[in-house]
Amino acid sequence: MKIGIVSDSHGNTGALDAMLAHPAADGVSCWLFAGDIAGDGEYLSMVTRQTVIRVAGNNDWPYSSLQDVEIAEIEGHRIFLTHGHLFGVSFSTAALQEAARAEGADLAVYGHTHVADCSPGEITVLNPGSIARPRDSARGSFLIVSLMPDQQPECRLIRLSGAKGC
Ligand SMILES: [Mn+2]
Repeated sequence: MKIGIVSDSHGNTGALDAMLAHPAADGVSCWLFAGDIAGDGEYLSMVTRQTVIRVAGNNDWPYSSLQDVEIAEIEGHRIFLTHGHLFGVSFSTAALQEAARAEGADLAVYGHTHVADCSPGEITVLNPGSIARPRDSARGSFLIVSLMPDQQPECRLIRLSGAKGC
């Protein structure tokens, strides 16, 4: 099953539209939105037919009713989804991986840093970067992940064409 992961759109719903229009997004069964900002996750859930699993970001507190952590079960994988600021991800993903392990997850998905991260391992750690305000490129990014039972996820980082959003 193919899932899409996006984060840190910071109000730029046009970047989300560009993501959905990207050929790589064809056939996505489910989206994960890793926070910042909650209204964009809501927008995404309205403009797609697919389920959008969402968490709150640091810029969403205390106005959002979204949780800080969601656990998703997809194709035999258990995914720990969080924005990341509560786990110190700007310094290290060690605490994030520990929290994911404690939940029995094999994937940990975060955002917040605006820097893409695809690190396979006992806990596969994934960050789609920022779709609108990337810090690792001039172009916003999202992740396409293929999940198959009993196999390591296959991850593909997709960058939007054109100038970065604002
Ligand atoms: Mn953030």
